[in-house]
Amino acid sequence: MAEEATVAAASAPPQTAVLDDGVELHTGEELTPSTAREISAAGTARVIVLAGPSDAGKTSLLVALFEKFCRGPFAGFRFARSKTCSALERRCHWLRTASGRTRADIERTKVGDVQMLLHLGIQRLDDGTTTDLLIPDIAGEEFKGATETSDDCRRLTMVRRADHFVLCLDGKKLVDLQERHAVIADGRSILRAFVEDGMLGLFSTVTVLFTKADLFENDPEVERLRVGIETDYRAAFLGKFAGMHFRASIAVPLEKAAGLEELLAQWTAESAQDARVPESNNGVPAAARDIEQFSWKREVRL
Ligand SMILES: Nc1nc2c(ncn2[C@@H]2O[C@H](COP(=O)(O)OP(=O)(O)OP(=O)(O)O)[C@@H](O)[C@H]2O)c(=O)[nH]1
Ligand SMILES: [Mg+2]
Repeated sequence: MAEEATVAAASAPPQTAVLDDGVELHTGEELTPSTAREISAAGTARVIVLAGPSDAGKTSLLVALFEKFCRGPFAGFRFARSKTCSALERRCHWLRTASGRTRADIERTKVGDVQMLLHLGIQRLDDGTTTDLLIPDIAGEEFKGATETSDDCRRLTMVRRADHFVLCLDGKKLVDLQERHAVIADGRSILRAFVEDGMLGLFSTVTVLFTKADLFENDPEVERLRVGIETDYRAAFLGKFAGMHFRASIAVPLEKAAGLEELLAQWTAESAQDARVPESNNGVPAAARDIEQFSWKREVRL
């Protein structure tokens, strides 16, 4: 993995290409709030924000989920559609080719890509209903920035629209006596920053996800630590969210993946965002830009 995060151009890649005969094709690149609007406004859409510091395992989780569906039905769902196949495939590339290397690794998410979304549509095997997951792949540095200034926090507009805000706490660092306290404090700071800036609230469901569980499985000391973190976070954020869950996951290697079924069941269930209706143009400038429109599940009446 590159040591330095790359600063990317903020412009999104083109999502359609027009052939000589005028036919418009999807390029399969990331969506923007504007091009994802049609999907995000539908009742069955779920915006999932994977949050947390750099290296916490956010992108790996997203890749593991996509890879599972590439291999066939998973957790009671099958792959239905994706408008961002190329962007997802690109993220999978590193993990797929990792077998010859000593360490499975994945490219670090670029800073500046905060308005880009990945799309994964899945269909229930039992009743055929489809859920469109929209998942921005946001770099850890952006969440650090959000704890430092309100401007950086409010820039992450996806958080306000998130049906599920998943705070990833790095399991590898929780095992480390030197690093664990910073992980716990940084996670708390991220939640506090978004609450104070009104980006998370009673319309949000928060999951604290202990990632890389393969590194602390059967470790009674980390088990006790997890119970302590849950007690601490529940007390700190009592009454602030629609719901708060605590889970663990393994994303790498894919053969050992765990915890993804529970996440999918939660993400596809009802959402507190479903009942959130914008009051006329309350709080939204008359000339609302796409990004502000995207903050609301339902259309903002202007
Ligand atoms: N052992 C183990 N390693 C994991 C797991 N998930 C991710 N990793 C490793 O953790 C490192 C960081 O993973 P990423 O998914 O890139 O982390 P990120 O949170 O997206 O990081 P940024 O993009 O920099 O914000 C990589 O080396 C992964 O291989 C896991 O479940 N178990
Ligand atoms: Mg990443």
